[in-house]
Amino acid sequence: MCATEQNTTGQTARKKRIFSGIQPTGVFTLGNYLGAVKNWVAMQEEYDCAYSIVNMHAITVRQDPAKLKKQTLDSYALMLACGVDPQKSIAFIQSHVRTHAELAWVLDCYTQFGELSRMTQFKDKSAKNADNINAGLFTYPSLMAADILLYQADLVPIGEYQKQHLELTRDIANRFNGLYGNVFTIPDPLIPKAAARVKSLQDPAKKMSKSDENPNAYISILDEPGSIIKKCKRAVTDSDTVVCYAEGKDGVNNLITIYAAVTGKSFEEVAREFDGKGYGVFKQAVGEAVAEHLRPIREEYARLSADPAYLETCYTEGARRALSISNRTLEKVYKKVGFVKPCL
Ligand code: AQP
Repeated sequence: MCATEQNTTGQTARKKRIFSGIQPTGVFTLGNYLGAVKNWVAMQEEYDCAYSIVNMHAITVRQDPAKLKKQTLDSYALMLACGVDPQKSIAFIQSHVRTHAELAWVLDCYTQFGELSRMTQFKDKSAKNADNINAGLFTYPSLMAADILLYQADLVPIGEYQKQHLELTRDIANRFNGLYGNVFTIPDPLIPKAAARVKSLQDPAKKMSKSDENPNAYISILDEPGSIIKKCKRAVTDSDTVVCYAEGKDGVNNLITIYAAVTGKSFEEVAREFDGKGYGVFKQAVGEAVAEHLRPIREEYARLSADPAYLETCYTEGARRALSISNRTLEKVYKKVGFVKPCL
């Protein structure tokens, strides 16, 4: 099921494969969209992409089952509403494809305790969930490695926040290949040129997160225009009044980053546009531009979520395609480690 394209000599070449995922821990934020999903959409033309709603990762933090179920289906619809095309890309829900859990177990046995202990996300999440520091929270990087390696992904789009995970995936894959021959493609990082790093509107030292307890800290991509504008107006800035991107102006820098990302303007153009206008006018403009940018997604989401049968067809077909590719890798791995194949 590899997408192919003609190269300059007329031969058919395999497109590079990409894997990426997003957790169904809430409605995607503007950060998830500008930092990840918007680029997934753009990459569909050039690459052979597999995109997953990674619900198995989400349960490393305690989730309400009914809410997780709803959020998983909503996230799938949102991914499509953002422009992921289930005809072009493999768009699936992680728990539908059993190979993820199966390979993760094998990789757990090829990952060192020390490596997992150094993961900053484990340290952050265990600090936040001190009453539930479960083994899954500790070993989730092996599941993440399985997600990527199962598809023999050549590239993984990463932001600043996932460099460490991809490094570990590469280390695990190299270790396995070193023992058993070339089983896994070693994935390279793909740092999209246009990926914005969006910070919390209330604490610009932190990233914008969909599970932030304070809803004023994030813009969800389904927020109504009025709410988006209100959140931008309340965004923490500083006591200065000049709209420019500069050190020590984290709050304003964040709003400039957002405005530039949704309008396509450069930081200098943004500074010129708001020269002498003050923060009030600027924040209003940011809110309006974001609301307008997200409008087509809100509309498409409303249309898709009214058609659950269509969504079911898409994620079922996505799971079928994902299983077909990933099972080839899993079978190779099982053979290499010495598991007996049954005649089922
Ligand atoms: N603030 C952000 N700016 C840019 N990119 C971001 N991403 C997340 N937040 C920002 C990117 O979104 C993709 C999917 O992320 P995820 O849902 O799998 O996990 P996350 O990074 O932990 O995102 P959240 O929103 O912060 O979720 P919770 O609150 O559940 O932990 C990734 O590519 C990520 O880089």
